[in-house]
Amino acid sequence: MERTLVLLKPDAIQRDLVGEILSRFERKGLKIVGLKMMQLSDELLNEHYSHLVGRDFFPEVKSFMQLTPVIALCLEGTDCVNTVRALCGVTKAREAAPGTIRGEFGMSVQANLIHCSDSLETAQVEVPRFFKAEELFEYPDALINYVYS
Ligand code: YYY
Ligand code: MG
Repeated sequence: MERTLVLLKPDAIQRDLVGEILSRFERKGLKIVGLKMMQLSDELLNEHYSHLVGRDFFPEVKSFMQLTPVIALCLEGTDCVNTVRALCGVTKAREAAPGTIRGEFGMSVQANLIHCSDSLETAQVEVPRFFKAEELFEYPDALINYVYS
C-alpha cells in the first residue's frame, strides 16, 4: 500500500475546513496513519518547496504557510498518491474541477487549501520529512474488505 503526505494549509484552518477535508479522505476509504499540527520553520519550507526557491512568489508562499500552524496528515491506500492528488484538484483552485477540494472551496493559487505529494517518489521523501517513524502507525482497518473488495 502506498503512503502520501497531505498538509492542510493556513487558509483551510482559518476557514474551518479541516473537518470537511478530513472527512472527504475518510469517506473515500483512505486510512489515516499519521496526523499532527505543526508550525513550519523556514528550514522545512525551504526543503519542502525547494523547486520554488528563486521564484518571485516564493517569499510570499513561505510567509503564507507560516501564518498559522498547518495540519500534516499521512494517508495510506492502494494507489494513494494519485488518488489523493485527484481529490485535491489542480494548483490554481479556481480552475480545479468541481467536486475536488480545491475546486469546491478555493479561488486562489497561493491559498489553495491543501498540499499533497505529486508522485510516489516525492511522497517517499515528503512523508519522512514531516513524520518521524514513531509518529506513523500500523493498525487493523476494520472496513478494509468493504473498501477494496
Ligand atoms: O503541488 P502544488 O501545490 O499543486 O503546486 P506547486 O507547483 O508544487 O507549488 C506549490 C505551491 O506554491 C502551490 O500550492 C501554491 C504556490 N504557488 C503560488 O503561489 N504561485 C504560483 N505561481 C505557483 C505556486
Ligand atoms: Mg507540488
